[in-house]
Amino acid sequence: MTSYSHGIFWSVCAILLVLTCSFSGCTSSQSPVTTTPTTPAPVGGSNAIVIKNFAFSPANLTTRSGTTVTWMNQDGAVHQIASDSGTPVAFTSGSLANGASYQFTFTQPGTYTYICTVHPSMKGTIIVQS
Ligand SMILES: [Cu+2]
Repeated sequence: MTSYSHGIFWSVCAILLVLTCSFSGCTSSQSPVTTTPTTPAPVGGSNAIVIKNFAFSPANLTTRSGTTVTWMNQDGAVHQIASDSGTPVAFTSGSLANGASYQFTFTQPGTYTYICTVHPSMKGTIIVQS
């Protein structure tokens, strides 16, 4: 078969395919509607930790993977959250003034200990379950 007749062959095939398609109705509205969501539902919810009186409340939080944790500074002092070395994923907030908040989404199970870098005696732990 020459390359010329080869090209004709595939052109005819393409035309037949289009004709078959239009006769069988696959371009009509009868095709099923895909309902699969593009993004899965979040596994966890959200949890809030309040920073008040130079302490994290709650200091120990157990949550599930996929959960977003929000820290809210209700102290007049500036605080800054930083994970200890050795946590599954590191996280660090910026300086949190009064009324500021910081969010981090935990997607890796494990134990996360963290401190306030301004006041290292402030400690907290988040346990993320799979
Ligand atoms: Cu602090």
